[in-house]
Amino acid sequence: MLERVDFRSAQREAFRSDVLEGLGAERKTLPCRWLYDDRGSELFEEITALPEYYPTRTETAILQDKAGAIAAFCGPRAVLVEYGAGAGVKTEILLGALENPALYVPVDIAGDFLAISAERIERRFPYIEIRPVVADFTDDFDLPADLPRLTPRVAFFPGSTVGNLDPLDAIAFLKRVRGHVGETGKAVIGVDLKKDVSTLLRAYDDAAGITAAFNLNLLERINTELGGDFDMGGFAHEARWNAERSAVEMHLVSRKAQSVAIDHRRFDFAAGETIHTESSRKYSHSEFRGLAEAAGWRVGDVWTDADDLFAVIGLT
Ligand code: AVI
Repeated sequence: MLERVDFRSAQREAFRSDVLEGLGAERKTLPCRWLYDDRGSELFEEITALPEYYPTRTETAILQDKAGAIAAFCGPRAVLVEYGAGAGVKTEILLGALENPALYVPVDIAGDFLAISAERIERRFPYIEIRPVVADFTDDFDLPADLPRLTPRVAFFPGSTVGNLDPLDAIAFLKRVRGHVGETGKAVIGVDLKKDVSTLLRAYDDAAGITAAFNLNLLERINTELGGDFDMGGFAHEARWNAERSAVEMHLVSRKAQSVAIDHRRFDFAAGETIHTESSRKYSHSEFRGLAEAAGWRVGDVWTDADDLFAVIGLT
């Protein structure tokens, strides 16, 4: 219980310092991890079911259609380490296809969420041992020293979350994963591919306004948790294609010149000035191969949909 309170207050402090630093910068920006409070996570769940948001259903269909091949790539008796627990149905597809998995190790920073998803997996696969690990996978951390070593370890990172990391952070992450699974280990990673800009922009600015609500919720969160006084009508959601970075960016655009107070500090906004809240990088096959190789991996197998929208990539 005490641990949970400590965790919450440490998170609140980290949020405060990121907000004060990000809004104080010349180009205002906020790290995308703060989009996921309870409301943000609910809205993200809604996004994954939107007709415009193709990644979730496309990746799920690839996992379903290619389950046998992916399981063969992973091999028997695998220790499956999932970075960011709770990909729900995708995890279930992979665990259900694996031959005699030795262990499932979900890693997530949110202990409560981790416990709930571990229970769900336990009910569905009572014969698979589960060892949840509470850790921030975007930072250095060690897997428990007593995990079985004689069976192959397979890292699972679905959802194209790798695209939310800057390329250098993505390389650092993939190196860390290599360290966790060892030289004989493998990885199965979901990667969103480059495609026409209009499809991308629709996916990040849907007609029902769910992605807009998801983005704007960050300002509500600052108001509620940090005592900010953002005027919610004063900002609008915008999805932009940044060709140089090959990324869809989410921004919150100030509709007018205004000033916002947070924690006894004031932040001035010019009309049209934005807060950059997320980048979602889209890779070509060869760009992702380059990224993986820079982190010490080799691309083994690649599974895609018929339109090459999304790739599930097996690394060795
Ligand atoms: C979690 N992540 C992979 C999503 C993405 O597509 O970059 C987050 C998201 N942002 C807006 N819509 C979805």
